[in-house]
Amino acid sequence: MMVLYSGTTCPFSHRCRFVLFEKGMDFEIRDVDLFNRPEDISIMNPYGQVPILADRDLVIYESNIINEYIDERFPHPQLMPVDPIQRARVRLLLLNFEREVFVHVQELERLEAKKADKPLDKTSEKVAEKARTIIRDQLSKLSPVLMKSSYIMGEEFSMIDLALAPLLWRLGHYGIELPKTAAPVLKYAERIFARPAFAEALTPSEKVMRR
Ligand SMILES: N[C@@H](CCC(=O)N[C@@H](CS)C(=O)NCC(=O)O)C(=O)O
Repeated sequence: MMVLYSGTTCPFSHRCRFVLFEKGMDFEIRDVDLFNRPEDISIMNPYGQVPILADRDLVIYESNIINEYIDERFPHPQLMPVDPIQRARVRLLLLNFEREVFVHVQELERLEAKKADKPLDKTSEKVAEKARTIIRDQLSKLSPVLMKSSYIMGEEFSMIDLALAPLLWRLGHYGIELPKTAAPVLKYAERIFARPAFAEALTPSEKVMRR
């Protein structure tokens, strides 16, 4: 059985939990306490991060890599497009989002962990504010696309939507408010949150991030 090592508030682990529930197969989720990281995490992932997926002899990390593997192992419902051209486009978009949006999400997560020890100093507060502004602006740019179609790639829910969902869920939690012009993005988020697998994948700590 596949085992996912997951952080209970980690947006990247959230992506993989979401995929597992979309597929509706057998799996086990092991919660990892990042403040008291078990030794085997750094053995399985040299970067010491979650999520990590173990499937018999295979151990992989990086949420998007894990998700593509699960999608190939369990093709229904298919989350990557069948057409190679569209697949390439999805992969490129995933990379763009990692570089332009999720690096800033990671920064906010790092600062959040730091805040658990002591209040943030002014420099860290500035870094957090900059990260929030970039995320807000990048997400707002999706409005024109989402005015025309239900999901980023058209009418079909895909891996891109799935990768963005944990961030959309955390906007309030991160203190990010989208402008009124980004209403299509918020409607799109509600469409994703309405998926049964999305609700099933939420941990108790994630459920209370948004009311
Ligand atoms: N690019 C990675 C990011 C994973 C990540 O940043 N995980 C965080 C938790 S949300 C982590 O394990 N942090 C502990 C650390 O970096 O030491 C992915 O997509 O899987």
